[in-house]
Amino acid sequence: MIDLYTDSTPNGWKVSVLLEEIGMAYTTHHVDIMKGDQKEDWFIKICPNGRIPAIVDRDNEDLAIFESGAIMLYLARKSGKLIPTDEKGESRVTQWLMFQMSGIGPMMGQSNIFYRYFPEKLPSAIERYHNECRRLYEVLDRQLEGREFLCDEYSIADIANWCWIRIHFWGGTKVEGLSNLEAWLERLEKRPACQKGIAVPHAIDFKELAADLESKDSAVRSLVTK
Ligand SMILES: N[C@@H](CCC(=O)N[C@@H](CS)C(=O)NCC(=O)O)C(=O)O
Repeated sequence: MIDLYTDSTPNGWKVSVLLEEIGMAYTTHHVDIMKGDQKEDWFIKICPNGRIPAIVDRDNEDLAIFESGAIMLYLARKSGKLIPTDEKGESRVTQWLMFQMSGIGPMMGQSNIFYRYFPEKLPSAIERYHNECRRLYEVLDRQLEGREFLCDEYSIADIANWCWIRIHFWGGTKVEGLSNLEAWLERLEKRPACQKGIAVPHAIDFKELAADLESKDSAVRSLVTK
């Protein structure tokens, strides 16, 4: 049994979608990042970085794992699903997973902050992250030319990238004109496991989040601008 510590964000979805896809039993623990649960001692013992997601594998001597990419690799290898076992195939999937971890995640994260959350609107910062996100989307669009998924078969690399890019509107970078990427986004959105996973621990209401940002004491704004 896996204990999953998460909240309703792209990094959290990566793990809940994966668990749904591989059909592994798990118990969800809501770490409310708006309330600061991720900074509490009990959670820091599981995740030294104080950020969601994290897991504890109760069937493996309570092994605690943090960093969404490391969790995905562990669960895919443990289940023997969504990552090839041959060296070349595994390397290809790992490359596109790392592309998400080091490019899509951090750049879209900064884009969200400067476009959506930051109290001052800094056009040059917004433009820099929009350009970089668009460049990364174009890389994915080229990779998806003539392919249904990023590698030969559906894998953790698709899940990791999709969980972020599905909310590209939040950071303000458009996917228009990238037809391979748009078709792939729709393809994943239709998967039942993807739909289930993005409702863990609860479905996110972007209208509510946008309304929260209007308030002077906005929890989300103070979280990302500290
Ligand atoms: N590199 C980490 C990033 C984790 C991360 O940034 N998590 C965010 C939610 S998507 C978080 O916990 N934010 C709360 C905070 O910054 O205190 C991973 O991929 O697991």
